Amino acid sequence: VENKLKSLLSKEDKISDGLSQATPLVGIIMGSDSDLPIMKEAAKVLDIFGVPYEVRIVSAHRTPELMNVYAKSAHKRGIQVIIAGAGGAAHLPGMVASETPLPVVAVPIRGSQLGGLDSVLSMLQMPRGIPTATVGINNAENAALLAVRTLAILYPEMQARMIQYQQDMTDDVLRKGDKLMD
Ligand code: RP5
Repeated sequence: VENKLKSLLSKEDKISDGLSQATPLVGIIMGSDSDLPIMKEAAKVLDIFGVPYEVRIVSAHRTPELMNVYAKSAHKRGIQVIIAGAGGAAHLPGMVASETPLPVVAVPIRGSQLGGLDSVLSMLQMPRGIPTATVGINNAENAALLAVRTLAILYPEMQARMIQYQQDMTDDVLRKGDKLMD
């Protein structure tokens, strides 16, 4: 992740935009600390884009009351996007989406038994009226990029960074293509 985004944002930019020190705009939540190795990829992307965030363990099954409080209050605290990762019977993003007006990006975590298909289907098959934006299995990086694109509607500097990120990816692929012919 760092390599792909390294030209994106200098330290000075991060400080001068005033966002890095501010109230968290993104809530990264996950059902268990065992999800952290995957979910920290989202945090790395937000760090590089200069988006303030918080990270919490919130389980739909083990801490249902905490989940309710978190989901109901996040928007009142200034959170604008929630990224929720869970594995197995992955109810967390859907349950949170039912109690928050915020966009919820769901990250299916690959469990040991069914390879993450259980998680991804439970996130995709939400009933009408309660959407989650579901990314690929274990793809917390894409969840963060989607959060940045959502914030970019309000923050022009985020949009500029996203445009630069996309240009860097294109340049990278073209460079690799050129090298094939050497
Ligand atoms: C889910 O159950 C978590 O999101 C995790 O992916 C899975 C297994 O949790 P642990 O048993 O590792 O705590 O709630």
